Amino acid sequence: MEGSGDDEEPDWLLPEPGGSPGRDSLAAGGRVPSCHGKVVSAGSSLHRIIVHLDLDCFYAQVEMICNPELRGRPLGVQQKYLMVTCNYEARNAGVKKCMSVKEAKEKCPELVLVNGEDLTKYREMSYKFTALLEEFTPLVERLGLDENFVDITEMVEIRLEQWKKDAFSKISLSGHVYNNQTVDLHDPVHIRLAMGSQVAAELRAAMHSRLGLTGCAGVATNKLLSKLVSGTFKPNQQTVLLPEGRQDLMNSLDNVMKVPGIGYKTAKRLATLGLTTVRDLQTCPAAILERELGSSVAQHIQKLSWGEDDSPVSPSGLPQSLSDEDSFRKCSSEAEVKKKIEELLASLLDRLYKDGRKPHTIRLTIRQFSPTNKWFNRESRQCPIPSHVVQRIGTGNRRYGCRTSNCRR
Ligand code: TTP
Ligand code: MG
Repeated sequence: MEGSGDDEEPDWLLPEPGGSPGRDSLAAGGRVPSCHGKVVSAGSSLHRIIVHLDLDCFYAQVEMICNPELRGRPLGVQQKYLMVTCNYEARNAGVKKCMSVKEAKEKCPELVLVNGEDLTKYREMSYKFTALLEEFTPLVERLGLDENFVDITEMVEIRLEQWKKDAFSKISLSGHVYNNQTVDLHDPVHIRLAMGSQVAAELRAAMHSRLGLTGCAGVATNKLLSKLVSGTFKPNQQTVLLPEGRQDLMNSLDNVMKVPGIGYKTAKRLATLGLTTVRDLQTCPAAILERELGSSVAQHIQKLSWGEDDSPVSPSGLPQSLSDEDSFRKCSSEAEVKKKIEELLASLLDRLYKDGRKPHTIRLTIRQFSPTNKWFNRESRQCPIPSHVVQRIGTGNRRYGCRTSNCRR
C-alpha cells in the first residue's frame, strides 16, 4: 500500500467504437465518438457522479506516517483489549480488524502494537483529509473519520466540455471496472464515469502527495453505490461501477445489514418477515413491507436494496459539536470517576480552543452497564455554558477545568 502510484491497478484506455475493450485498446485521438451530442439529463438518476473515498487502515496509517520506522512491519492499533485496526502487512499474516489483542498476537507473534486510545492525531488527519478534498469542490460529506463522499458531477461536466472542445480526444479510465465489465464509448454514462475515474485518481494522488495518505475510491452514479463499490479492490485502488453492474453488486451482499442505511433494528424487523438477503428484500411485495415498517421506510429501504439512492452529498462543514468519551471500566470510586472526567474535559477544552469557535451548550451523557453485562440506553443532561466561562475559552485560558459543568445532575 505504499508508494504514490497505482502500480497494480490497470489503467484502462477506452476502446475505439466497435473495437474490443481493454488495457491496450486506444481510443481514437481526434475522432468523434458516436455518443457525441447525447446528454444525460440533470433529472436522470444517472446524472450524478459520486466518489466515495475510504482511507486504508486509517489509524495504523496515521501511526506509520508519524513514525516511519513502523512501516513494513505488521502493526496493530490497540484500544483497551481490542485491536481496532491493523496495517496490511498484519492482515496478510491473518490478523483482522477488531480482533482481540490476544488472538491477533497468536496469529502474528511479531505484531507491533501501538495504543490508539487518544484520538487527537486521527481526528486532525481526518479533518486535513476532508479539507484537502474541499479544495477541489465544496460538495464533500464526511462519513466517519476516514470516509468522505465527493460529488464531482460539475467537475466531470467541465471536463466533458473541454473534451468536446478538444475534438473528443482519447479518454482513459483509471483503475478497475466492477466485474471487469466492458466500457462502451457509445454510452454517455460510461464516458462520464470514465471522466469521474480520472478525477478520483487525481484526488487520491493529491491525498498521497500532500498528506502521505493512501485510500480506496469508488466511482458511481450515487452515494450508496459508490460506497459499496469502493472496497472492491483494497488497499490503495479504485473501482468504477457501470450501471450494468448495479444488480450484481447488490446481489453480492448476502445480508440486508450490508446495505448502508439499513441498520440493526430494521434488519431485525425484516428478519421477522423472513427477509435476510438483499434479494429477499427486493422481491418482497411492497404491501407486506409497508405493513411492518410504514410506507416511507418500506419504500426507502426497498429502493436501497435495488441500489437506488437519490440523496445528495450534503457538505458537512465544521462539526456542530465536539465530544469525548470513555468506558470508565477502570474506575471503581467517585474520586477516580472525577479524575477521569477532568482528563476528558481537559482534552476536550484543548480541541475547543484549537477550533476557535465559542461553545454555547455542554452536555453530559452516561450509559450504565448492568451487573448482568447489559448496556442501558444513554441518558443526557445539558445546560448553557455561562457567558463568563465562554469569554475565558475565547482568551485561551484553559484553567477552568470542571467548573464549566454546572449542569443539574
Ligand atoms: P475502517 O475504515 O473500518 O477501517 P480501516 O480504515 O482501519 O481499514 P480499511 O483499510 O479496511 O478501510 O475504520 C476506520 C478507523 O476507525 C480504523 O482505522 C479504526 C477505527 N475503528 C474503531 O475505532 N473501531 C472499530 O470497530 C472499527 C471497525 C474501526
Ligand atoms: Mg478505512
